Amino acid sequence: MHSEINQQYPIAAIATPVGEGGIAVIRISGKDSIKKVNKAFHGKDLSKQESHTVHFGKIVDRKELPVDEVLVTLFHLPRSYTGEETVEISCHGGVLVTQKVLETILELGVRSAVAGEFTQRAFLNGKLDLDQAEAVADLIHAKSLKAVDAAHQQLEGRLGEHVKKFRQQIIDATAMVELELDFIEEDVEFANKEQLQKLLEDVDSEISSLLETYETGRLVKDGVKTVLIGRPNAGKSTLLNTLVGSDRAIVTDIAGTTRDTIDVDCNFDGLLFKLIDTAGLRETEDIVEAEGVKRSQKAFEQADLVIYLKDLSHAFSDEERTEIAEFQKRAGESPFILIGTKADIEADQEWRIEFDLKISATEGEQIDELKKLLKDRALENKHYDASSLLVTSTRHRDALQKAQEQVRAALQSLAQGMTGDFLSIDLRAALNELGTITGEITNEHILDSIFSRFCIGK
Ligand SMILES: Nc1nc2c(ncn2[C@@H]2O[C@H](COP(=O)(O)OP(=O)(O)O)[C@@H](O)[C@H]2O)c(=O)[nH]1
Ligand SMILES: [Mg+2]
Repeated sequence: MHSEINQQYPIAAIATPVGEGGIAVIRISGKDSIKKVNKAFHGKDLSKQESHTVHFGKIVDRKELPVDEVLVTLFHLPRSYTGEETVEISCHGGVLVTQKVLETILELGVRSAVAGEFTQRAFLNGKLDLDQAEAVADLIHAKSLKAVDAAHQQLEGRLGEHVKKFRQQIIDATAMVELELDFIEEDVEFANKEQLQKLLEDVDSEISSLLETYETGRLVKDGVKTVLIGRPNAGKSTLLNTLVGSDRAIVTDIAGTTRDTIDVDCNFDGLLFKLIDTAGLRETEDIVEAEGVKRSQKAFEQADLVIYLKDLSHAFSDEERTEIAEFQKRAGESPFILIGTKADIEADQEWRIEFDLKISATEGEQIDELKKLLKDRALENKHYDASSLLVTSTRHRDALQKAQEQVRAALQSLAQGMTGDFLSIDLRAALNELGTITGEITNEHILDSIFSRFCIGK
């Protein structure tokens, strides 16, 4: 028996999506799972089989009537996802037959799992750190290949490694401080004040480096909020439809056609873009349009990337030139891209402005180049490749920031010649913050909010 695994009451759930498919998998985990499934299984005696073996047979109901032909995979503790004894039943993938197999299992003294309960048990049994458990959810919810990469890095424990290293450094620092405390009556100075300072400064700067990845991490995980702005009839909705490859937005040559913001998810080369078609940003008397304009303003303010579209079939007005400069200024830190549209009917004109690209959405000209440009600009100044470790969650970012504040407070106390007991308080607070990332320090509230994001069966 493995004393470190505390096997809980057995739970079961359908682990595959509900719908018609080749097979569906039902997962059972907990105390005596194998013995329980064995009661409804016609085939070999499952209780006598090795771990990690697969067995063909039938699941039968209480009247011994066959429910389905299945393959049963056995996992003895602790060599399973949850660490507990686990059985996976692969049955036929129909909605009703899967449901019937699950119901049969639930009649054997097994209860339905709640969302994320398998992963929660894996965490409680030390199979995964909390940040790794979160990565499992990120992986499942990932909407782009880059988001998958980022989740994999975290699932492999790379964030956890960094955090554990910081913790160790701070524990070392605490030890130095508390050693000094023992000699407080004898009025001993920090024998190694410089060493302590150096150690804390290193932690401080390493936390900073990790925090710097958050901006990229957020874009990779949540997608790049990209707004299309420009005058009515500039071709915003047409471009959105071309990029998405379907007629999502209504296109007419009547100005003011788009009255609400429309947003769609789009994947270019592994990166997710949330494209937002705006209703224009002009003043208007029309109430519906005015509401649309309000929403457009908001989208503009929250954008990670701004695309201004200028209709090349019309000459510039002075007003429009000023407007572009103004938008560029208001975009602030977000990259601003100036695109000329309707290049197929471009007016003969000296533009006296640098377009990033001239496209034709209706003719499909320069659209691939545009996609590439969007990706380059979204990740510009961001050192990124598939093996980068990125902080992608606000929970992790907040904990790192708080830990860093405590480390800085300790550094300040040190500089001011405060006694060790002051430093010790700050350092212990930093340790606590870091511990919440990997789950060494946790509470029910954190766990509930994390595991409720999961699907049932994971
Ligand atoms: N020739 C040409 N016409 C275009 C192009 N893009 C859009 N249009 C036309 O311009 C008009 C306004 O387009 P729309 O996408 O509704 O503009 P929006 O108001 O900025 O959303 C429509 O009649 C489109 O068919 C283009 O690349 N070439
Ligand atoms: Mg439109």
